[in-house]
Amino acid sequence: MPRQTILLSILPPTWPHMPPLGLGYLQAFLGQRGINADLTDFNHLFYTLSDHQLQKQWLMSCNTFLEQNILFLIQQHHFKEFHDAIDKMLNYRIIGFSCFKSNLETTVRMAEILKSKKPTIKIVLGGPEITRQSFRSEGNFSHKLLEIADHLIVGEGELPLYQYLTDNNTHKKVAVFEQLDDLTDLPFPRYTGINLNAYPRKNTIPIQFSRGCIRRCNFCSERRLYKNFRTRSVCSLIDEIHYHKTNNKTQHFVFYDSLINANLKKLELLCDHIIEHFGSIPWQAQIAIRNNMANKLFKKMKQSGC
Ligand code: B12
Ligand code: SF4
Repeated sequence: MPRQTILLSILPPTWPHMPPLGLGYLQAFLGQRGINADLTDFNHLFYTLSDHQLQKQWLMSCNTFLEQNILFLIQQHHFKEFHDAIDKMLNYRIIGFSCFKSNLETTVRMAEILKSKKPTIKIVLGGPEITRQSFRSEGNFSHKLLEIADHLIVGEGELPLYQYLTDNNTHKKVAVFEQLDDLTDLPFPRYTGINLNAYPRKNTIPIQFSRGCIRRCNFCSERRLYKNFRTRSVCSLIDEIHYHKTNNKTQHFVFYDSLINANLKKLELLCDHIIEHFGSIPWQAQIAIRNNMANKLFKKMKQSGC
């Protein structure tokens, strides 16, 4: 595989305050296997270029008007940067876009622009919106998506993206929940090429202990993101915290797990290790209400910096 053949990116509008964790993982996973993936956060780039009024709009959830018009607004107000971004993307053979509901429209339009300028470019789409679209249509994607994407990845991205890049085009058009058996050896994101200090939330990074959920609550869509529940190793998490504290002066860690207390024993182990290695570091996470959580664990969480 020639170097730097893939660009991983995310387009506006999505949450711009911290680096894109999903793409960070994909970059790290490919890097571990000798594939050099560049990472560019166009969502954050165009957010920082925007004026205060537009930035306010950006942070509003489910802002349909913005979702439909952001590309036009960027083109209008930042003509040069918009075309520079397109030129940059056209340098690559393959582009992988991270899709959320909020940026699907922009992503499809950008893919159309890129293909019109360079018909040989390959577009790979992944992310939670591709998973949602797959459930929504019971596996049959819309014509538009099938037409514009060379490969669609439902669920976890590491394994299927690697397979797509290495199997000499013998893959199917859609990969569905081809996930890792366990996350023990999953390399953590280092965000190579990204200036972490440029993000609005200073000295803070997203981090992930587990993927999936142990429950299957009917009203919740988290249960559909992964086939089952898995955790990373506590040692790897400690290495990650240490790495970012040392190299990026990171002070705050925000867990992007569906819930941090799915496995109580492992959560306790994590707290113990944080206390042992760092004393206390500020961290936050989503948590489920459980009636079997001991006071002792809550105290350890607090002591470790929760
Ligand atoms: C942390 C979080 C937030 C944070 C930060 C959001 C952010 N965008 O960074 C906050 C609290 C701000 C937030 C807000 C909202 N969120 Co939120 N959030 C999450 C959460 C818990 C973690 C996201 C994450 O980084 N996960 C970890 C990474 C590793 O996973 P990932 O990004 O999905 O990437 C993996 C795969 O998807 C895939 N992949 C991703 N990109 C690509 C690209 C390619 C090319 C490939 C091949 C694969 C691939 O591979 C990756 C690694 O395996 C998820 C649920 C979850 N458990 O993931 C919901 C989730 C992303 N949020 C969701 C929603 C709906 C919202 C809100 C709209 C809620 C609301 N009504 O206000 C807002 C929108 C805010 C905004 N403007 O973007 C939905 C998105 C659904 C969708 N179809 O887009 C999710 C999936 C929850 C759900 N159960 O449906 N959220
Ligand atoms: S994330 Fe919470 S609400 Fe959703 S399935 Fe898991 S336990 Fe239920």
